[in-house]
Amino acid sequence: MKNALVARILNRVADFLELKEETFRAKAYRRAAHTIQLLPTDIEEYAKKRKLTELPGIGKNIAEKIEEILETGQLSYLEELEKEYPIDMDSLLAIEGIGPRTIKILYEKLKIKNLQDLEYHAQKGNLQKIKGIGEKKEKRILQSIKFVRSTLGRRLLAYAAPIAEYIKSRIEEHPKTEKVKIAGSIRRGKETIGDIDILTTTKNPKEIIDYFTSLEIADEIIAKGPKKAIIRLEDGLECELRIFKEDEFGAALLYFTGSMEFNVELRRLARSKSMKLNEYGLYKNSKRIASKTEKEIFKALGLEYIQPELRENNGEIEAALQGKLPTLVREDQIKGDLHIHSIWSDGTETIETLAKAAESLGYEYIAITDHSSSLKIVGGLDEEKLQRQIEEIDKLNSKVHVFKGIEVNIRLDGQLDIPDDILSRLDIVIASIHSPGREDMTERILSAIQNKHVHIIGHPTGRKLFRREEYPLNLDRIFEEAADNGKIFEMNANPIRLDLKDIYIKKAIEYGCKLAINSDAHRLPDLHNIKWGVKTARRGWATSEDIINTMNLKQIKKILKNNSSGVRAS
Ligand code: DGT
Ligand code: CA
Ligand code: ZN
Repeated sequence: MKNALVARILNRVADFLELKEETFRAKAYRRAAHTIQLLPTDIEEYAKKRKLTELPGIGKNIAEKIEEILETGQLSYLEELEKEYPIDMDSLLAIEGIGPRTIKILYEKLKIKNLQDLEYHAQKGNLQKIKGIGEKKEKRILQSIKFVRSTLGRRLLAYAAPIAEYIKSRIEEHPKTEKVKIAGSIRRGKETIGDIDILTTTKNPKEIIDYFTSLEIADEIIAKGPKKAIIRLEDGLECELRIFKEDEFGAALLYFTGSMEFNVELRRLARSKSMKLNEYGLYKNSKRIASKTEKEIFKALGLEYIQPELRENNGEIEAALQGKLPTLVREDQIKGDLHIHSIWSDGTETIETLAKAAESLGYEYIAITDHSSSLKIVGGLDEEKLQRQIEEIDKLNSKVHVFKGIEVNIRLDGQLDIPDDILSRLDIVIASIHSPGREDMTERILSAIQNKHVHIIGHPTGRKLFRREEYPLNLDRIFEEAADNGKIFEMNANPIRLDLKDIYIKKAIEYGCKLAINSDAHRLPDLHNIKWGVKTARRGWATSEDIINTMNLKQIKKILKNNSSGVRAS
């Protein structure tokens, strides 16, 4: 399927047209790209039947361009545009506050073509010579360059993991494959991933490599050898397949699961015990003593089994030596979801539908936590509306217990935007920052922690992957105060947020804070996001005891009650 490729090229044309200030044509390309992005069927079906122009926003001209892309994999029109403006659009557009028009000016005035040029001129203060860019904006651009560099080419786990699973299932389908495993950062549950690593065992490497490289999802073959191949998928993501013998599979899996830092440390440990570890096995006096499974290698090294999510060289090897690794929380232990939006604010589902869905997920409870009304954009709850919502929940006949809640906004001055007497009527109050301002973010969160009606601090660090860095926060102070006040931190499971991130979860737990893994669902499928939250919680060493929504209904009711009177949770 080439839908993603076509959409990407059309979008790129639109970028260039915007740069040339051909707004109208840019919009036409953008619209066509959008149509194809959302198309559930293969675009080639339409092309074959000569029915492209029947799709919304696709006229004769763009239809011809699409046909050219489908035939040749490229578009000569785009190549002309790229010649006219030899600019690395992808990376420049990723910089916050920079759009196609600014890119044009930067190119014409300063010959800026890529991030490196941009950084050079920003450091020299040259950007300030351009209208609309002041000292502050120049500084922000410099920060953004750093941020973009670290994320360029990476994808969300929630995006890449299902693709990896699909490829794995395709390899498993082949009668000559034996074991197939996803390794690398996906196996470790990292929130963003660079590429997909798959390992397999077979007695016919050549056949499997040929099969893998001829999968229809392979847009391009990057490398192909006797035991290894790399393909590029239509959206640019790369997938690497490596083939090993049955009796070396454990060593290979261990090595290619990484992380690199973990591998380095593990090999150091092996050396300290006069052993040698590589991707084929663990050796002592040139004799292989373990290689078939990860378990036997860990054992031979004197270690407890280390779960993939922990393999980041963050103290796990030491803990495994002492037999002190935590028993990580599992998805099947989650008994409810404490942060869900409904049609009462900016969600798409009724409370009844949400309760039914929760029931089918096997939950015992959910909390409906719509936005308060000061966020005008989302049509949130004022006092009167909240009262009606409470009455609706009271009338609801649901097998799953529905907690009455709200997600209040922490204002710039740290106060909540709903008065205490109203909050006291609710079962659960989540306080979140939705408008990062210039005020001290730490102080804002600390004052929310002081409010005795607040149970949970929602998406506490505010980060959005690929979009926004976390707020500058003094988390030590925050966690300490929260632990004293029995406040719970949200592990927001939305794959774009996943904040708290792993190292902060570990820290929060060390301070004695409790956590909640919440979906923050606005649509029905979002309820499934919990699994990404669990992955991240595992990366943060969380056990079921650290996560309040692994508790049953009776226990959680007690926690929520105690908590609102300022008593320590636990
Ligand atoms: P990614 O793909 O950037 O999200 O991160 P990973 O961890 O999947 O890294 P990747 O795909 O480059 O390699 C997979 C694993 O293979 C990595 O976690 C550790 C191992 N590995 C790869 N190259 C090296 C290396 O040069 N040295 C060591 N010690 N390990 C390596
Ligand atoms: Ca990888
Ligand atoms: Zn929310």
